[in-house]
Amino acid sequence: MMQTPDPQLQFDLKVADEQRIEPKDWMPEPYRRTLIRQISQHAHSEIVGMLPEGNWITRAPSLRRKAVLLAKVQDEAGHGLYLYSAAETLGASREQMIADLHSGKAKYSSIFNYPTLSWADMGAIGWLVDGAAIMNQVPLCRTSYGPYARAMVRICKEESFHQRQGYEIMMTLANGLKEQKDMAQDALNRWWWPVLMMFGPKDDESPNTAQSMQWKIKRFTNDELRQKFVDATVPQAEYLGLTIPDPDLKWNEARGHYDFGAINWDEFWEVVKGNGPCNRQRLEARQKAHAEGEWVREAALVYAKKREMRDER
Ligand code: BYC
Repeated sequence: MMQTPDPQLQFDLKVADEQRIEPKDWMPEPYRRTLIRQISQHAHSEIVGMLPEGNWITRAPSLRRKAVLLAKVQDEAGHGLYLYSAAETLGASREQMIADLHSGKAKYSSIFNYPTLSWADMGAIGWLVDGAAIMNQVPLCRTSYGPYARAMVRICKEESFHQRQGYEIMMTLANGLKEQKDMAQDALNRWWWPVLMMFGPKDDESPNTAQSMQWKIKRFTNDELRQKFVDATVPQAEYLGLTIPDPDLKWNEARGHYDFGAINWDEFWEVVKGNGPCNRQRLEARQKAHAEGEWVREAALVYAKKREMRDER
């Protein structure tokens, strides 16, 4: 008699062998739930992440800067859509995911709850926030779930353009008038610590890391990625002639890494709980956009129905 293969064993072997898990493959329920959680939060972050930069499209200092910023913000909408689609392959419904975002139930990245106060923030976001995003997302191109891994390939290509455009803004400001250099320094001062928080809680306080590493959803821990980011970014700040706002930042010869100061985790958790400087404003903007887009969704459904009827004839 043929033995039915044990699905859990098949799954474990596939993951161990670096093969991708595909939508129709058997998978443990907690694996599916973890992916839906991470991918939907990631999608929400892209969509909410359009808001702080969208704030500066009408005030970009030149036509070139405006066109580039507009393209970047549009890319983020695209990233959100690929990611919602990837989560849908796991059985999540788009309506439910969006309803959870709008009700405040779903999380999205803490970083997008900080305000963008000056043009230099467009530079700092591109350089630091997109830089952190790349550090976190390049390894996700090798994540164990196929549709997520494939979506990340294109997203990462676009993120690296985003990072370059941010660094170029910082270079222009840092090499400009004293007022411009001061603006760039002020943006670095305000974004540095929230960017380090983006990587998530310390490993010993991160409930999901160990299991996600075992499933090869995550390829590096939060602290590993944060350290890689600091090591890569310090020389970039030096090149700009800007100072990272951390008196404890120091090269540690023995470790071969930079040591850095303590992160304010109380601030992080307050922002995650919904009490950051802009949480309420961000959710209101999303709810308003969704309500105002109702007629577009309705029209698209009617059009799809019409086409279906025409094709049936
Ligand atoms: N903000 O056990 P942990 C972008 C939550 S998009 C808010 O370590 P995990 C970009 C976490 O969800 C940036 N919440 O979790 C877009 C968990 O809560 P739940 C987003 C956070 O999942 C536009 C709890 O804390 N990137 O880059 O193993 C323009 C415990 O954490 C945060 C992604 O989403 C946070 N920062 O690791 C520019 C990448 N950190 O869910 C840029 C994909 C943690 O248990 N996601 N929490 O209630 C990941 O890599 C992982 O989900 C994380 C967290 C590293 C973020």
